[in-house]
Amino acid sequence: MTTLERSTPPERVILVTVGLGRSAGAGGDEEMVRLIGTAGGAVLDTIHQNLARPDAVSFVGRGKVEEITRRAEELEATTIVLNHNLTPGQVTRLERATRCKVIDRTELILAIFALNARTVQARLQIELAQLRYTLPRLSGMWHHFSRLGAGIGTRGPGETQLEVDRRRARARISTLETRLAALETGARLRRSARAEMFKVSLVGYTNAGKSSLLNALCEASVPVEDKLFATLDTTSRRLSLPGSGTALLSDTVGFIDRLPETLVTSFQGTLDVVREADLLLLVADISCPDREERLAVVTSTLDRIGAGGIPRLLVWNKADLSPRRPPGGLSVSALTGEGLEDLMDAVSGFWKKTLAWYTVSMDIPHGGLENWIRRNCLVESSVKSDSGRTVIHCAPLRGKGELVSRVNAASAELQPSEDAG
Ligand SMILES: Nc1nc2c(ncn2[C@@H]2O[C@H](COP(=O)(O)OP(=O)(O)OP(=O)(O)O)[C@@H](O)[C@H]2O)c(=O)[nH]1
Ligand SMILES: [Mg+2]
Repeated sequence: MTTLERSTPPERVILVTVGLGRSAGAGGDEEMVRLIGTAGGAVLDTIHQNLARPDAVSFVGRGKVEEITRRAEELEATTIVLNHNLTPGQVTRLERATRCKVIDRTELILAIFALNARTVQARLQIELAQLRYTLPRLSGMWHHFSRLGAGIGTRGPGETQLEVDRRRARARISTLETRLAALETGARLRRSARAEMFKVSLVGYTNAGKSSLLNALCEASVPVEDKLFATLDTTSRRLSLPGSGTALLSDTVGFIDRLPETLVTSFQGTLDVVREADLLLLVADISCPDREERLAVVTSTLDRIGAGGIPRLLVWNKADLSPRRPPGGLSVSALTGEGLEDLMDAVSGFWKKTLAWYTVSMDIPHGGLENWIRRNCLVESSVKSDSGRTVIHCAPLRGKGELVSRVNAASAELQPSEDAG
C-alpha cells in the first residue's frame, strides 16, 4: 500500500457470515477478517446466520437485515461484507435497507487484487476480471455508480470503468483482451526459448510461502509479505540442482477457497506457468490449523485451471513454526533453510526419472563427443577403463536425435539404459 492509503482510516465494516449447510470453508471467518483487513477495512462486528438456502430477496433473512441495520447504526459502520456472492438485486436491496455499501466475496477479493497489482499484465488482468464480473450486473448496479470516494471496491484499475455503460464496458473488455493476448504471445515466445528446460512451478494457498521458497532456493528477491495475494504475477529463476544441471523454477499467484471464476478466466496468462510445468511443488503451511482443507482447495483449484494431471510434490513449509511432521511430503522452512537440500534432491530425482537414459561406449577417447555430452546431457557417471575404453551413463536434455547422430559420427556405441540414473 502507498503511504496515502495507509494514512486513510480503515473502512468501518460489519462482516455478515452465512452458513449454508457446509462447513465454514478452508479459511472460515478468520480468513474473511484477514481479507477485509488486506482490502483496507476494519471489522467492527460479525453477525452470523445459518440458512438452508439464501433468501432470494436479500440473501439473509428479513429479521437479520433489521439486526444488521441496527448494528450498523450503533457502530457507525459504512460497509457490509458478506462471505458469499450475491445477485445484483440482493446487493441493491441490502444497500437500501442498511444504508451501507454492500460488498460480496468476489468483489472483496477483486478489490485486493486491484490494490496489489503491480505489473502491466496484472493490472490489465484485474481490470478485465472486474469488468467481467460487473458487466452482467450493470443494470442492477446503480448503487456502484453512487459509490464515490475511496474504499473497498472503489479503488484500482477498474474504478473508472465502473462508471461507463455496458457498451463502453464491452468495448473496454475487448481492448483489454487484445492487449493481454499480445502480452501473452510475447511471454509464450520467451517461454519457448526455454522450452527444453525442466520446468518446476510453486503452487499453493495464498501466504503459504511460495515466494519465500523461490527466494531461498534461487537466491532471488521476489517481494515477500505477510499478507494475502502479495504475488499476482509470475517470476521464473534458474534453479541449480546439485549434480543434475539447471531447472527453471517459477512462482506465481496464490489460491484461495472459492477463487472467483472471473479471476480464473482473466488470469489465464499468469496461470499458464502452472499449466506448462513438468512438476508442481505444492506448497502448504504446516503451522496452519486448516492445512488439510487448504490442501484440498489447492488440489481442486488445480483441476479447475486444467493443471490437475501434472505430477506434484507436497512441500510442508514453515517447519520452524511447528514440530509436526505429517506423513507424505517433505518438511522445509524457507526461513531457516531446513529441508531445502532434501527438496532439491527430490526435484532432481524426479527429473532424472522423466528422462530417457543411455550408455555411450567409446573404444578410443573422443574429446568432441565427450564435451558435447557434458554440455547437452545429464551425466550420471563417466568411467574410463585401463584399456582406454570410456563408458558414459547419460540422458540427453533435448531428445535423443542429436546424441544418436553424434555417437554415430564418432563411431561410438549407444545402448538404451533401463536405469533412470
Ligand atoms: N516462520 C516462517 N515464515 C515463513 C516461511 N516462509 C514464508 N514465511 C512467511 O510467510 C509469509 C508469506 O510468505 P510469502 O512467501 O509471501 O507467501 P506466498 O505463498 O508467496 O503468498 P502470496 O504471494 O500472497 O500467495 C511472509 O510473512 C513470510 O515471511 C517459513 O518457512 N517460516
Ligand atoms: Mg507470493
